[in-house]
Amino acid sequence: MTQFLNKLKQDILNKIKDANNLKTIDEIYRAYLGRKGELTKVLRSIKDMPEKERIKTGKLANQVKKEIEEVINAKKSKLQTISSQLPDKEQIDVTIPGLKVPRGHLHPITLVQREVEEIFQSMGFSILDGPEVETAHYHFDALNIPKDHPARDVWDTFWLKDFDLLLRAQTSPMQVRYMEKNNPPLRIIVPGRCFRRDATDSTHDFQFHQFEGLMVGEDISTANFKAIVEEFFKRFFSSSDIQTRLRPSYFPFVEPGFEVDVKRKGNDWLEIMGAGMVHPNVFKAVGYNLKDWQGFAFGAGIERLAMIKYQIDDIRLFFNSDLRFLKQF
Ligand code: YSA
Repeated sequence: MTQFLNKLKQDILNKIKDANNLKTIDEIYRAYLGRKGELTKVLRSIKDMPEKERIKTGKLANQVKKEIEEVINAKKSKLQTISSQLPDKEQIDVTIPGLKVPRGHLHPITLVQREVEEIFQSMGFSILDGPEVETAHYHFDALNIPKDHPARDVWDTFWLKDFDLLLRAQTSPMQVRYMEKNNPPLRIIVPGRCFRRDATDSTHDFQFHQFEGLMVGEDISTANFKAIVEEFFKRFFSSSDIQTRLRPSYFPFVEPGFEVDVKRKGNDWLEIMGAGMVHPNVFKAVGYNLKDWQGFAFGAGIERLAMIKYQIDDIRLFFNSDLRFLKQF
């Protein structure tokens, strides 16, 4: 029996040595020290042995059991340490510091648009949205630009269907859409995206944003226009000495017409908006009585305002997705 036990012990120790995972160690334990394990069976049989044999075998068997248990425990904890160091999808380390999720922010054009909306809202204007795909009727005819009028060339843009549907080149069509459905007195602004076949340069892009303004009442005059835009510029640029100038200009849907420039830091002027007193033909197109109403309208470039406010010298920076630029806002 002594020989058998020593051989058994050596076999078990060899198997423990070769085991390279916890599952195998558990299997070894069950095979030899479990309820039906081989060593357990020997230990159970001791009580039936003759006394001399019983004392000798009992002592040896218990020694073997103790030694095997110690070796198994040592190997187990070694394997546990190794497995905790292995990358394991199931493993969660609750002590790892949380990953910082970068927070996004609004695009500078959205920031400027919201600021514009806030200022005009505080002066009693409502904010409207208009379609980016327009009909030739609202974009041209109803704005006093009939077919073959040379002014169509200025806004000749991205046509979508048989010279009837187009990507709008200006927000002015919304003047007509709104006045058709609403009677004066009225004050609205309409911010939105526009598209033009303009060659891109530092102040022009083929895609940009405008906001249309329209104020109609019984005795709205150019003086009201000047007062409103000057107040707007003062608040938008947070400065009472911002320099602006009004230049005569031509738009078929106003009479008289002008353009408004703002002085940039580098001392040159940047055109910000086209404007004027709403042309009688536009009032006729929406069914207003010419004797009762007059008003002004304007269309301003949002990118141009942002360029002056943030001193940006190239409009193309807004949409070329350069994070070094965008992260500054
Ligand atoms: C005029 C009279 C009204 O009663 C109402 C509105 C207007 C403005 C007219 N609809 C218009 O679009 N005039 S505009 O061609 O001179 O453009 C107005 C503003 O849009 C410009 O002053 C400029 O700030 C901006 N803009 C025009 N083309 C641009 C542009 N911004 C960037 N890129 C372009 N390609």
